[in-house]
Amino acid sequence: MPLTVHHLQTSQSERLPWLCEELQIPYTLVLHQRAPFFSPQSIKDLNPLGSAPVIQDGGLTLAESAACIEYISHNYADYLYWFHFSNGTFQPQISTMLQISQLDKQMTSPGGVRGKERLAKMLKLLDERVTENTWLAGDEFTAADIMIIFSLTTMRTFYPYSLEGYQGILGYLERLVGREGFQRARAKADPGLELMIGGEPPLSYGERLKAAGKI
Ligand SMILES: N[C@@H](CCC(=O)N[C@@H](CS)C(=O)NCC(=O)O)C(=O)O
Repeated sequence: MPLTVHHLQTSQSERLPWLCEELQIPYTLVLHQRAPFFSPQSIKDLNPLGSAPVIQDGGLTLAESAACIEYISHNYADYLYWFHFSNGTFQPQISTMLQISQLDKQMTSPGGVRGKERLAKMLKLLDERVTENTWLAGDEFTAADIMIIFSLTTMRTFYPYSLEGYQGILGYLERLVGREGFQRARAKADPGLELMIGGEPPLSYGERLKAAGKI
């Protein structure tokens, strides 16, 4: 059964149909009229405080527009998956490889070999995703894109891995750093830092320190 959105017309519950349209999720919209200023009984039957919006999903009835927006966003599977993949799987994988490489520089130990295979698998998945979609969650830029960029760029100075052959990812990185918001943030936060969006592994952090005469 699809999500039901109860909208009190001329009210802040207008946020909910817009969110559903933007996310292109199926939903049933139920319109309620003010009677004449406050909510009609049909809303009060759903929410004792009588405020709108109210959403229903299966057995759940939920009020408070921010709670409704959070609930819907969290059930938007593509966004949720890629947001969590970025920091729950991809970044830990590279961090683990960084640790392994401290002991096994050539990454030829069983852990190193397995790590390289897993990273390649993840990069392939990601490459396919951003070849088929402009942004990680689909057509719209989301926090999932903000979450992943560190692991694909700056993290590579700590564990310098290659992105050669991953044309989808390289194009995606160009799109990311082309965003005005990214450029403003970078100019304020890390103005001297290389973008690290090329296929070749960037200089390691140690090499950067040496080049700068700091070690
Ligand atoms: N914090 C609540 C406020 C909701 C709210 O006050 N909605 C107003 C419409 S703008 C409402 O339902 N008014 C009718 C009433 O309280 O009877 C939310 O974000 O959902």
